[in-house]
Amino acid sequence: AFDYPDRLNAGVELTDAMVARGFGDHTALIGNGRRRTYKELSDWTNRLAHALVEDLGVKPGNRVLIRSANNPAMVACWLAATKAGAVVVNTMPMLRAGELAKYVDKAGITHALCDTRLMDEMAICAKQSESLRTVVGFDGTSNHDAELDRLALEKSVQFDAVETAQDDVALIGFTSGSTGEPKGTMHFHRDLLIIADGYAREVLDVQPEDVFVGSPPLAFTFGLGGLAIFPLRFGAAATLLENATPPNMVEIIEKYRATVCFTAPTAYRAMLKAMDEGADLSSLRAAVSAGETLPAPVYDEWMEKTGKPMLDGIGATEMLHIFVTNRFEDHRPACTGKPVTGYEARVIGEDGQELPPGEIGRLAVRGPTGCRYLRGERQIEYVQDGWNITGDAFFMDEEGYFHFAARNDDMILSSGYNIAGPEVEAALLAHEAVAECAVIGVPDEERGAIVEAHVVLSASAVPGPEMIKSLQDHVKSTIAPYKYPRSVVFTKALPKTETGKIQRFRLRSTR
Ligand code: 3SK
Repeated sequence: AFDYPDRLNAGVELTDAMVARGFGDHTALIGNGRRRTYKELSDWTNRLAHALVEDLGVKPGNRVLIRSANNPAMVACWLAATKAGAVVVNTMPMLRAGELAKYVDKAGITHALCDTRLMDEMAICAKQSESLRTVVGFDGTSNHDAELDRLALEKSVQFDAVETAQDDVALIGFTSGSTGEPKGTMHFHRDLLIIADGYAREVLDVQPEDVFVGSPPLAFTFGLGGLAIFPLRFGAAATLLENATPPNMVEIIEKYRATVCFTAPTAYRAMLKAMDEGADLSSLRAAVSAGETLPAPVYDEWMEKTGKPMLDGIGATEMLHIFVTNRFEDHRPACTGKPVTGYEARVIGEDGQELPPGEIGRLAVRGPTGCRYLRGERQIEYVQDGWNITGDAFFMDEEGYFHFAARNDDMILSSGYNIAGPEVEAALLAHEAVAECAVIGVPDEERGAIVEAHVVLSASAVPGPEMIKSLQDHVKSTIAPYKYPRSVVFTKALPKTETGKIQRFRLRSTR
């Protein structure tokens, strides 16, 4: 279904080719107090690519790490390295030296491009690494006042990009991992375009007038797609603002008249909390939710307060982006929708065989963008006959819609009942005193395991036995009573990854 020429460079397609298609004067990136057109982005990335090749010695196939928060300079570095034929590893700004070292070792990183504000940990990591020979700073604040910016400044705005093959590796995405151990997955130049020409075109129908906002890091492929690839593929504008955290996001949507928002359910929940009566979301036409399952109460509250379509989807770093999704004409609570065209999804049992509708099993997916683990890590166990076996438990209904049940690790077997932790979480979230919660199973002599809820209360709520009873009664009256949390722990914050995923395994490990 996707027909690309043999020689294809995704960096070129998202910049120079857009200028050639007449988008030169359109706004491409908004951030650091300025707007950049496609022509400016094309020139900027070409200059940077010259510096990478001529001054830093980047060769096609070299693995280049980028360390930055979301800002236009990070996008420019990624596109420039891609034009130079490098394989890019984007990383989160909050990683410490020890964590960076895992990425460097696993991917064989030779060059690192680092926002100068984040240089300390990068330098510690570089000292310990054997493969990493060049670390260079860039200015993420757009003053162009760092080494890489200075090198680029004097270069030509014409660059003969490396004529990569469409199936040359362009990107290694690392899963943040529910275990804490990052796993790399490889993506081709063509994959970077397929997610736009597939999901973004089919489901979001992206237009040049669109303005994208969101909070997922560009280091997470959910963010790279939603905040860079999708807008750039269609001549639209991407806001890349370092303050795009949930409490500010409503204001950002208002200020930039944003049309498409990409973020995770926890962020939508925080946006709803921060949204006052007069909030003006009239520009918005899609709120894409992924990265975690979307609890029905969040969907319901969003729809009630904003009336704007909230499209839940599931993706994976392994598959690059969203592969099962709701659609404008068909979206509903507690449902992840149907496969994106070109992808197949099915629910399988322990024996690998497809399960009948209604039965919970593991979600498996097959499609054009994955799944290729770095160095064959996990390939044999988790990819069978092209099907990527995900870590999520789902069921498919009679009509072919997929419904999330739990992360495989989040199914709780208690007194012979199979209880999906997220279902209990959704029930708890509908209680007015609950700001956030995570449900885990904890060992119990009598029942094998019991349901335990870790709850962050909203500011005015008071923890204590009465609150526990109120929460338990609420769950019993919302879903089957046997699912209620027998243990409730109040906490100030839940452990989360930088992409906002709740780390339930951390709660389990403290038991
Ligand atoms: O749902 C996810 O977790 C995801 C992961 C990677 C890329 C895209 C998405 C939505």
